[in-house]
Amino acid sequence: MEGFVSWPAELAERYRHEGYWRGEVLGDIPRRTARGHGDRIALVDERRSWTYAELDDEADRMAAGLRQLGIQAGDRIVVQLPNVGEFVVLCLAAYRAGVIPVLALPGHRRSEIAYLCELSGAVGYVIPSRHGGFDFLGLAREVVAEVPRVRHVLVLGDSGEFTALASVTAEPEPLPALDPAGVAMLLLSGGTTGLPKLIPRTHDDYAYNVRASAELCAVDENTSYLVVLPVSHNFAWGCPGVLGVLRSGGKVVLAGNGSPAEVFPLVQREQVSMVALVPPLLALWSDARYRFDADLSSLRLLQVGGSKLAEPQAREALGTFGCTLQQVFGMAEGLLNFTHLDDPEDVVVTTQGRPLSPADEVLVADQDRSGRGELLTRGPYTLRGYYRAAEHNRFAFTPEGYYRTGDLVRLTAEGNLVVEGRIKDQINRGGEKIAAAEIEGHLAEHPSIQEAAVVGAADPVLGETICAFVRVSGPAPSLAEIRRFVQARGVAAYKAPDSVEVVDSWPLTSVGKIDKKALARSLAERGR
Ligand code: J2J
Repeated sequence: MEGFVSWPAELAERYRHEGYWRGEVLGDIPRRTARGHGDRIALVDERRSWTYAELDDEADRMAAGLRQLGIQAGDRIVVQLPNVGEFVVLCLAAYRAGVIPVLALPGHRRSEIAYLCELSGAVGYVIPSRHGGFDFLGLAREVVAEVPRVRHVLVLGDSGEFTALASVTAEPEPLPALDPAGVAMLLLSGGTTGLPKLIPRTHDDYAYNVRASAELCAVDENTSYLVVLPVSHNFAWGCPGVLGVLRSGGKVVLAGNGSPAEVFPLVQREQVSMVALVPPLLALWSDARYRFDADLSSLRLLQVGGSKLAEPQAREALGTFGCTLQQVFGMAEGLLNFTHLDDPEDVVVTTQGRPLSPADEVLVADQDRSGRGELLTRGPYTLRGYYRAAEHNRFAFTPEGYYRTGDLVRLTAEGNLVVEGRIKDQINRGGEKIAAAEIEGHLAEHPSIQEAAVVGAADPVLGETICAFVRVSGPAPSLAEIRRFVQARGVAAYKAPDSVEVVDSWPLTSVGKIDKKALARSLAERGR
């Protein structure tokens, strides 16, 4: 596949020889249970449930349906579905047909989706008709007009002039032979430059990612796994996530959102044993724990990751839920770090865990006196290059193939990682990643903004929010106006600035760039 950077042959050979890569393909994940225990429940969403046999059969039929539409092995489709069972059916179908899903988030809008379609060369785009009060058919019309190569819009629900996803079904047929070393899907990176990057994940590497995380988390056929984060996010999809549970014969419960009022009763009804949360959601759950009388005693494992979990919050959660807490420091690019189920409490509340694989190579580069430095990594499930991004790859990877994570970490004596900050120009808003440069680019288009610099402002709930510093010519736009402006440019709402600061001049670094650290400090000094 053009634009895909594979592992060097000797390393690939080693990963196979040492049993990390086993030639498994992702579409086969639920097959074992489908054949042995087909009537077990695989999937439950707000509207229906699927047994393993049904899930397996529907995925085969949809794989045949995709092929009948002319969507072939190697073709890309951008998938933008919320937490519904059809997302799982579709991804399994695509994997089986060799069609490569590009996993977008429901919040993305025209600017992000058109770009993803363009960059991936997608021939298809899959949406709900409406979700969260938003009309995706309207969005699809704009996207198709902008990127004519997108020939198929597949719609869950009323399809308008497009194709109903429910009609993409045909008699199962022999599936194409797939190369397990080939790209299975493209995940989105948080992005540090103006435009997000695509992360190629192969069958071999992701199957290992899923298997090893499921083993570490002791997932088995009794696991009832609740999805409250977007299912298309790497954490919820494969760490061990939906795929890890489906390979083990457990049950996946998809929830529309994570709010306690909706989800606590679901935990009780579905006897949920495991869930992945971001720190702000954990805070919400902890606060609400005693305000609802739902029985949450089925919970065994709370995974928390995506942004830094503060120690007091971790301790509080341990007391409140009385089940195992696990910190997860992961990235869609690959490397996953977990605290282990039997780690001492101090390790669980003060560190972000250790690398999943014995074959993960991690370096802490350019350490300061306290041992803090940039985390570099390579291994059997960490990318060797972003998709179609040759230029960016030259500095995102070292000559030896290590991925520069942009995260500042230190290693504890027992080998756990502690995230201390980051050097990448990104804001982590409660686990959602925003590339500062992307928003700066949009703000600079505003008629009365001359230049903008976007930095993270400390926030007690989200960890960080988005603060836009702007230098203006003419009347200063209000926050509301700036938020409207950014969203009118087709940008996801979660990327709109949360606050604005108007400045007359910039603090500059020694090389004459805007000194963002100084801007962030000026916020901190004012207690913001
Ligand atoms: C601090 N920062 C963290 C943590 C991620 C599991 C969990 C998370 C992600 C994810 C994921 C952090 N403490 N515990 O894919 O499978 C920040 C780091 C990292 C970036 C990756 C998974 N956990 N981070 O968050 O691709 O800065 O993946 O490099 O969205 O999130 O973001 P993303």
